[in-house]
Amino acid sequence: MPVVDVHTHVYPPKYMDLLRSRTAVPYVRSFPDNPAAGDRLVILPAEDTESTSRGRPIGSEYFDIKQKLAFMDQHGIDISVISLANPWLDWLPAESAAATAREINDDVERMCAEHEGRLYAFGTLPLSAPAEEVVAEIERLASIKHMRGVIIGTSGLGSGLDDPKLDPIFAALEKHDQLIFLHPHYGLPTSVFGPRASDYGHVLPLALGFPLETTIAVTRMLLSGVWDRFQSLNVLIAHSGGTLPFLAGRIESCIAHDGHLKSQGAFEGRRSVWDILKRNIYLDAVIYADVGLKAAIEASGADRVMFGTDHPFFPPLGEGEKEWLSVKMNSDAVRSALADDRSAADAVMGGNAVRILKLDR
Ligand code: 5CU
Repeated sequence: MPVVDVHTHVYPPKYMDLLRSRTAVPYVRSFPDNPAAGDRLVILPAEDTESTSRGRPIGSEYFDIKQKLAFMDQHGIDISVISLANPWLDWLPAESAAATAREINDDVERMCAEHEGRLYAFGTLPLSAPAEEVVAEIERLASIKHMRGVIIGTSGLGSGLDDPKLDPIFAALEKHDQLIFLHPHYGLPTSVFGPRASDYGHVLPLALGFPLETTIAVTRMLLSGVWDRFQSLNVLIAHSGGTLPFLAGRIESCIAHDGHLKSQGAFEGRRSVWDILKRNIYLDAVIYADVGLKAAIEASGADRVMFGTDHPFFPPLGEGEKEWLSVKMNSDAVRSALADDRSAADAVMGGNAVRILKLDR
C-alpha cells in the first residue's frame, strides 16, 4: 500500500516572484538590520513586527520541488498531493487574479508531469476575481491531468464560506467532482491572545487560531445550508477538521436548543452535522497525537481520514536533523490510534487517498 501525503505545500516559482516583489504581507525579503537571518517569509499579519518572530526563515524547501521529492524519499512517502501554501491568491487585485491563477496552476501541473506517478495537486482559485472567472478556472482545472481538486482558505469571496454568492462556485465544484481542500490562514483576532501574546512566538495563532478559524468556517457553512443545497459537495478539512470532530455534538445541541431559530423554521429538514461528517467531509490526519486522531476517525470514519505532513512547515529545529519530528508525530499517531487494525492504518497512510483522489489514474 503506498504512503500518500495529502497535506503538503509549495510556493511555485511564479508565486515566489510575486512574494519577492512585495513589501506588505504576504512578502519575502531580507532585513538590512539583520542580514544573518537571510530571507524571511512573512505571511501572517502577527508576524510583521520588529521582533525575532518577524516571519520565519524561508529556504529552497518552500519552492524547489526536488527538495519535496528528497523529503518524500527520506520519509518513505510514495505520492504527494501538493498545494499552494497560504495565503494563496486571496490578496490579489481582481483584474490580475484569474491570469495569475492560470500561471500558477500551470506551474504546479508542470511539476507533477515532470515527476509522473509521484506528484498530484490541488489547484488554486482566483477568489478575488468575478465569480464567472473563478468558475472558468474550476472547469479548466477539471481537465488538467494531475489536478484533484482545489485548495481554498476560509474567507471565500471576502465574507466567508456561508456567503450565498459562492453558490455558483460550489455548484461548479460539485458538478466537476472537484474536492475542496479547506485550509486556515487568517486565525483569530490577535486581541484574543492577550497583551503578552508576542512572548509565546507562533504557538497561539498556529496551535489554536488556525484550527478554530477552520471550525468556525465549516460551522458557518453547515448553518447556512451549503450541504443541504449541494449534497455532493466534498471537502477535505485541514488539521483533522480543526476542532469539528470534538465539537460536533455541541454544535448539534446548540442548533436543537435555539428556540428563536426553531420558531422561524430556520433549520427544518436540515442534514445533521454527523451525517455531513460521514458523507461530505474528509479529514486529514495532521493532528500530531492519537487522541485527536481518534476523534477524527470516530466522527468521519477510518475510510475518510488521510495522512499528511504540512511540509515544508514545521521543519526540525536541530541542525542536520534528517527525520522531521512533525512527520513522526503524525505517523506515530496513525499507528497508535489504529494499533488494532493494521489495514485501517494502511488505508489512512495512503489507501484512502488513492481511492478518494483517484491516484491510480
Ligand atoms: O506555520 C505556519 O504558519 C503554517 C502556515 O502558514 N501554513 C501551513 O500550512 N502550516 C503552517
